[in-house]
Amino acid sequence: MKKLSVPAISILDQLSGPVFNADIFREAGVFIMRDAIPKDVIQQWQATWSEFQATQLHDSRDVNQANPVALSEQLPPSLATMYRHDIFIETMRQVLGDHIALYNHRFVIKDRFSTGKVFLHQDSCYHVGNLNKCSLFVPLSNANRDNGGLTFHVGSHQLGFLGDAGEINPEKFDMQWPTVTPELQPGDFVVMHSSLWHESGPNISGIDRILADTIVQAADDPTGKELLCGDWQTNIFYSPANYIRYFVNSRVLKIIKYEKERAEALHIVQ
Ligand SMILES: O=C(O)CCC(=O)C(=O)O
Ligand SMILES: [Fe+2]
Repeated sequence: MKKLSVPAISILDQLSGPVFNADIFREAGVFIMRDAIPKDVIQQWQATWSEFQATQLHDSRDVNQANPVALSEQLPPSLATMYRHDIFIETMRQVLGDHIALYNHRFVIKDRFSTGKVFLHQDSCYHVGNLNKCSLFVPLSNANRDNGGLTFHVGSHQLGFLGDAGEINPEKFDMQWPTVTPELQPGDFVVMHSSLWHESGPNISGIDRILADTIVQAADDPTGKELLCGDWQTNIFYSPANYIRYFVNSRVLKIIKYEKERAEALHIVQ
């Protein structure tokens, strides 16, 4: 039986443009802003990235085994704070309201040290605090299907948090979501709800795919790192860093324990 596509395929024609559409974003969970970052700003970020890559990431880099695309190295100041630009804040006001905070800012890159695919997942299951968070993906290179650009399952955020963390099996759902793999150019950026399913293929063109990934949220979330506009709407704060420390026992702690026991058992046998 053919599965019902929710939302209708026709939404794909409305997912991108120079002006943010909050109604489409609410239904789709993703919107692609075209040519929205001033040329001089994006060129300065690109130049800083090129210099940083040439001097610090050329021979090797500290590849995170749990997520090889997530850059571990400390960013230069202008790239570490690029999320403060007005265009991001003005766009996100239309989703999150007048009081907005930063949750996290990092780069996700596909260079020669991390060419592989990223399996279909949602980010909410890896987050701490409230679930109403959004990623801003900001390309400093072209990003497309050939160099491991992101594919989004449009509307899938409507299902919320799926109850576990890992690779999603879309076959197991009664409905299906239209997918889109936008061609991105420097100057564009993507807004994605953190519960939206997304994935990316391998980089087969060999052209580096460089994306900043900034996660923002309403300023009433106690995990906010920095206020971006308005006022804090909470008096309590805690850090999402190293969150397993908040548990006496948990799924992640059990995995760590079993992995350790397995390694010790293998060591004894050898
Ligand atoms: O860089 C990519 O292609 C995807 C990264 C991602 O979705 C993640 O780290 O959560
Ligand atoms: Fe993700």
